[in-house]
Amino acid sequence: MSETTVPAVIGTTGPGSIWFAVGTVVMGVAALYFAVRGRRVETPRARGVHVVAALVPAVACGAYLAMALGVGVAEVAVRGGTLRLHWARYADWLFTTPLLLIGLGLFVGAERETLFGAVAADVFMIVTGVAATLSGVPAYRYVWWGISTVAFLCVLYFVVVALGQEARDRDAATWSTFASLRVLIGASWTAYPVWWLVGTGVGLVSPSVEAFGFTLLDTVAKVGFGLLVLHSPALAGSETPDEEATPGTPAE
Ligand code: RET
Repeated sequence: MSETTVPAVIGTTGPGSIWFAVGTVVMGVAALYFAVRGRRVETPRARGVHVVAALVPAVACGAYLAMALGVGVAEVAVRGGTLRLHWARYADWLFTTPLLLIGLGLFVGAERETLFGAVAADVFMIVTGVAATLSGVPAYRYVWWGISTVAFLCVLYFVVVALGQEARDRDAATWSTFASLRVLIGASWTAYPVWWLVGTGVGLVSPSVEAFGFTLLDTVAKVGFGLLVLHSPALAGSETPDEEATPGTPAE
């Protein structure tokens, strides 16, 4: 009977529903934590980074909820049959990957022009990823995957090389956090196209194992980013001290 308890509530979406429920909770808790942590932040740089850190899991929480409830999953008629599209996952990435790049750019103090190029390549990467997923003909899937991966390499260049040069020009604390973020982003983002190929592409793993993998990757890429950047010594001292938070306390 224990098998029927959970699916009766959220199991209308087929394989992977449990991971969508897990994702909803993990992202919801992370968004709350980052939002509460950012409530007393003062400087524009720290405020911007906090907003991004909290928004990213908040958007993901909505996407996971949509997939857990079924509305985020569509059966799409394509040439040659019907495909299941987790559109909410791509909608999530369409918002959160540019947000993560903007957050990183704000933290490092990147030039707007560089950031714009990276965000444009990133959006193109996700949209062509949807085209790959919706291709009924296997050969076309790999063509779209290849196009999307070229765009991804441009994004990676921005994170590793272009931003690296700008981060080096800032203080030592920014540089050391950036060095960790670069490894986190480089490794976790690279795993997405590989995992997509293993699951949606070749079908070496079942849809529910694929869903588990993406939930894990999303947790590392989204929550890991927030934890690393918000605990950076470069943002230390950007909060209002406790005494000043009390109304009516004399200035000295
Ligand atoms: C797809 C499939 C097609 C080829 C490529 C992909 C890349 C996806 C990436 C997603 C990153 C998501 C993140 C979410 C966290 O907030 C669309 C899977 C290149 C890199 C970091």
